[in-house]
Amino acid sequence: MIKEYQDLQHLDNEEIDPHQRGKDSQLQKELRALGETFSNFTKSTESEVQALSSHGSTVGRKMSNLESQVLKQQQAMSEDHSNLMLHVRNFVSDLRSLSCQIAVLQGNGTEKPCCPVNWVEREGSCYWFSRSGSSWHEAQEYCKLENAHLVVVTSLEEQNFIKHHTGSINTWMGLTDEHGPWKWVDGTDYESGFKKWMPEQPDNWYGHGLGGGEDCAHFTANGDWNDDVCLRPYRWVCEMALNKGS
Ligand code: MBG
Ligand code: CA
Repeated sequence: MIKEYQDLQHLDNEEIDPHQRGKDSQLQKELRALGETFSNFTKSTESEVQALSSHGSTVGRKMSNLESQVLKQQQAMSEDHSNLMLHVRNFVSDLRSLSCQIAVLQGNGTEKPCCPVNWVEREGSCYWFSRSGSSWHEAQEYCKLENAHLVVVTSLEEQNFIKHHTGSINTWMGLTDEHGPWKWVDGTDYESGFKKWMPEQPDNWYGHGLGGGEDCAHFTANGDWNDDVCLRPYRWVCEMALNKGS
């Protein structure tokens, strides 16, 4: 286009008849107008492209904003969902326990097919974990009133289960040697049974100065056993058998 225009300019200087000259200048005018129109068009196109691109980046910003909002909401919803599922599961287990309790109350009451409310069921036993402290004897009396006894530990699995529920707090178990040899409260044989004493324990230590030695066994902070003064106010665990007359 530019080259043709120059060629036409060049024609200006040549000997052409006036009629031809008039036609040329008309052509030049039209060309100039075309050029102007084109440049206006280019300018307006440029500004439109600019407007579009700035609009585009605004849209992009909004999109990524929306994206992060959606992500956040998804995360919150998934947290809510797992929370809700936890409640539903607890609710189902409470309901099962309650309907079992009702069945027990309606029947003649010699069978115990489910654990009482607030007791934890495991492997044919129900466990109750105190949240306050008592002497070993008071703790054992408490359990007896619930048709239970202080917990008797017969395996590493049971030991770990108890540790899981008690955490790292001193907790009494149903093991004492106050009448001579070590004895479990339910008559389980001590000598042949499971044991998990701390190193150097039991030591029947007299150094506490409270009078006497140490005759009652408890779970220590790491779960391993120690013999201690029976009067110490430790937490305790009661255990009762399932499916047996009470
Ligand atoms: C403590 C026991 C205590 C006694 C003492 C002996 C650091 O543990 O609790 O019963 O055995 O050790 O030093
Ligand atoms: Ca000890």
